[in-house]
Amino acid sequence: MAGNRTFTMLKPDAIENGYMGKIIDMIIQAGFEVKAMKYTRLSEDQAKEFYAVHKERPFFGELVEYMTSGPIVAAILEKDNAVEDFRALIGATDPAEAADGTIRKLYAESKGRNAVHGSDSDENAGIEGRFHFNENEIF
Ligand code: 3AN
Repeated sequence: MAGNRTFTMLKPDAIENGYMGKIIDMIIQAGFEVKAMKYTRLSEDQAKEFYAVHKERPFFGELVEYMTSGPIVAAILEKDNAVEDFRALIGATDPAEAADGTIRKLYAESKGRNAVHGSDSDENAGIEGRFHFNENEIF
């Protein structure tokens, strides 16, 4: 059965470009309930750990540098079928391929600076949420 929680980060480009409020509003209007939210900045160690699955990829260094370059918003979101519905809301990794009306189509700069992260499975949603939040920060 599909889970009802996902994890997201609004990435440094989204914050830098002034889209934080617009993106959070789109998420809420799409029916997601905020269970936890934090405005923060990743350390180099945190970014390397969060993206450890990509450590052999050629863009890993660039990804870590970018994700630590400025503040982010981390959040746990709740909705039926959360992981799949959230990935539909954000659109394809590359904004050039993202469907009209999706967050990445509207607000992302490029495949690397793509405005927002969304968990790719229920298992990763749990791992990523626990990476950023303690039990007492989740409502
Ligand atoms: P998604 O975030 O849509 O699940 P993944 O898991 O393929 O996409 O990639 C994780 C992150 O790595 C992406 N959000 C993006 O920021 C970065 N990334 C992926 N492909 C590239 C690339 N070719 N160049 C730079 N960064 C990339």
